[in-house]
Amino acid sequence: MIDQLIAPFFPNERLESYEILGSGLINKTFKVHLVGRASPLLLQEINTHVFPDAVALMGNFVELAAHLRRQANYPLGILDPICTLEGVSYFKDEHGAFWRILPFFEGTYSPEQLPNTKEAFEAAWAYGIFLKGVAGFPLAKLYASIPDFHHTVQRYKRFRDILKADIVQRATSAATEIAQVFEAEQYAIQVDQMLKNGQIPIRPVHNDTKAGNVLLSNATSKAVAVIDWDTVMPGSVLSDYGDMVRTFVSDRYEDAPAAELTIRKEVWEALDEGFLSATTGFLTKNEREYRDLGALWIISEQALRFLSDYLDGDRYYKTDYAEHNLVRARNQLALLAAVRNK
Ligand code: GN1
Ligand code: MG
Repeated sequence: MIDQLIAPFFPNERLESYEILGSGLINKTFKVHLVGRASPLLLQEINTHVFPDAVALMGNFVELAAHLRRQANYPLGILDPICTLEGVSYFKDEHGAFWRILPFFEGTYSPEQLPNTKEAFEAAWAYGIFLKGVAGFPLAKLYASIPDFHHTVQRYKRFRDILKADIVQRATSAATEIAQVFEAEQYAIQVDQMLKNGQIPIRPVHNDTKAGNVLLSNATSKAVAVIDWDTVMPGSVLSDYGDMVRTFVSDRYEDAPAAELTIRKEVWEALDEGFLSATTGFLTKNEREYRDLGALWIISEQALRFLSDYLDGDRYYKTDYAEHNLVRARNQLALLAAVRNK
């Protein structure tokens, strides 16, 4: 089956081997080796439940890659999509599934499980460099792959509907978490107002800056590439900063049970150093000053998203057991409390 997906992109080459990759909650990913080719490639099925217009999504990749290529001094790897013989950056298989091939960065790892201070510095620096790199990309040309992705006020509205419907009858057992999620609604409202009145600018941002979406060198831990461009859309730097805090500073991964947890302050400091050094003279005063609000906002949004999915019957995130999304939501709420008490 994998060889049939390679053929449209590499009609004259043969598959040697492949392996399943990654911990992404959305797309299916394979590392593939072709006979006689030194570097492997990344083959990925695009989740069209999450990204309904795969063609427009890949249009973003092509344009963003070209935009970064034009900058002679962009220091990180670029996700140039491989094109088929017909010159398109995706392949639609006979089941209607969309596939793409992206470069694979050998000799790298992603510090997904709790980056140390050096890794936090490097990853945050890389996200800052990426933000600067895409800053000049015309907003009007950027397809919104998931409209209102970080429109948290909208997500709360949907949450209220889910709660009312309570289709899997889990609301009673999650009463504590539901109350905590509502308590955090203030952050979403505050950010929403600041975006509306222009206090925080809308720009092209990554929108999924978790520790797992940056690649570091195995040998040096230096940043090699920012990956997962699926959600590069108009948005706010506060969310990119917030998602870094969310995934870098906790004492445990987002899946781990936690009624309480502590934050690793030295990792947060390294994150700040890396991010601020990459973005000197680029961020506005408000973007810098309100970055902690970004953390409170995105951590509470993620708690809201996990809890919404739990109450909605686990339709969005991959889950391994019945309470998985509830455990994740609790973890994020514990993180929120720890960040709030910083
Ligand atoms: C998803 O695709 P992946 O696994 O990198 C999600 C993020 C969440 C994250 C939580 C498109 O990221 O927004 O923060 O899970 N991506 C999408 O682990 O919904
Ligand atoms: Mg993603």
